[in-house]
Amino acid sequence: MTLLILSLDVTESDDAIRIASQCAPYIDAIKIGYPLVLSSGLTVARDLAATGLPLIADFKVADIPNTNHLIAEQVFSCGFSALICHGFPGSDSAEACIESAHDHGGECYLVAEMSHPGAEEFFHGGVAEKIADLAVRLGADGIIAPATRPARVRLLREIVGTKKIYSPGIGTQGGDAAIMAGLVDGIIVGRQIYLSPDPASAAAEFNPFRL
Ligand code: NUP
Repeated sequence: MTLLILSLDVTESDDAIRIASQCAPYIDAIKIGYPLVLSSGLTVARDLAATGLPLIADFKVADIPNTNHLIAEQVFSCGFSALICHGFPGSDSAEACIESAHDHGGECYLVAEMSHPGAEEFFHGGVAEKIADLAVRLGADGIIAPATRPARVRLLREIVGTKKIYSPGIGTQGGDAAIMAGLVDGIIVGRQIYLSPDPASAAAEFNPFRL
């Protein structure tokens, strides 16, 4: 089963709630991050919970363990079911997020490799592979890996085995849902859905890939 995760990067809570409820029948989870939370507050999660869908907090948390713990506690107290963190600050920092997620019955994903072109500057040369390995060793629930580079995702799959891979970069960034659906556990789609004049239809177009 490949989940369709809507990345809701709008900056008005009314738009977020409207788009989320229109798309709800066609999506499996909603991911929000700084654009919506900085404009509307973390409690927007409580409004989005009305959709009944799992909520993923994409804060790419990357601080010392204590600060990571404090951030993760806020996230899970607000009803999120998963948190996305960076792995490069090291195992102790990542572990703080993973522990907090699991204490709350939630999930934690480490960003192994990002999807934009500049990600090659630092994530290539072994870093992504190390972070994927860290995700396995620390018992994270999965990794984030780029839909813009399916060959890299295949390689990272060999490291993480059956752990989940969620993959952003579909559509606007150039990634192909048809290719990625067979490789990953969830595809993350933002602008191609929420900028569409008809977000529900745009989301429904991904239905064939929700295997
Ligand atoms: O490597 C990453 N690439 C990426 O695009 C890691 C991410 N978390 N994202 C996020 O996925 C990005 O911040 C945005 O929220 C979403 C992709 O949106 P779009 O390109 O489909 O509009």
